[in-house]
Amino acid sequence: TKTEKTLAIIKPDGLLGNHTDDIKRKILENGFSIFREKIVQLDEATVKRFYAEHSAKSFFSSLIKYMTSGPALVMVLEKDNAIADWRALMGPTDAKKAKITHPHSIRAKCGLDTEKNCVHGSDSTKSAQREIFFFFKELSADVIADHDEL
Ligand code: YYY
Ligand code: MG
Repeated sequence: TKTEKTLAIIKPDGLLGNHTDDIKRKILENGFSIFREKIVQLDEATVKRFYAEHSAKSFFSSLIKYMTSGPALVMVLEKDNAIADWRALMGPTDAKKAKITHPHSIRAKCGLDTEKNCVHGSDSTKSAQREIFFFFKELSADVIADHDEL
């Protein structure tokens, strides 16, 4: 099929700050469908595994605190070109910069800074597949990769 799936997260500040309805409206207006969603309370070990690529960074322990500070909404979004289109809709990592360069992006609207940036999106096909399976173990590899099921 032509569709593609990506993993999106509304991070704890987004969920607690009542940004969920606005973000979901934006998701649907932009042609995505929400294929799966669930609320999770992340713990330290889970965030460490999810963000393993950043484990050596100076901001890692602060990122873990932020991501475990409250419940998060994890979603699988589906659409043609979902991975790149969701990254574009989110805007750049630094929400402060986003407010200047991408004022209509989600991070510009509901993020605060480089850390508290409200949303996550997979950055490649490979990470989308890993991240979708990370949170939705019940989905088969064929469904995640959008191969037609027999
Ligand atoms: O993919 P994206 O979320 O836009 O940024 P990454 O560079 O992958 O960083 C992941 C995550 O780490 C970011 O969303 C917030 C946090 N972070 C941070 O706290 N401080 C930084 N200087 C860079 C990233
Ligand atoms: Mg990233």
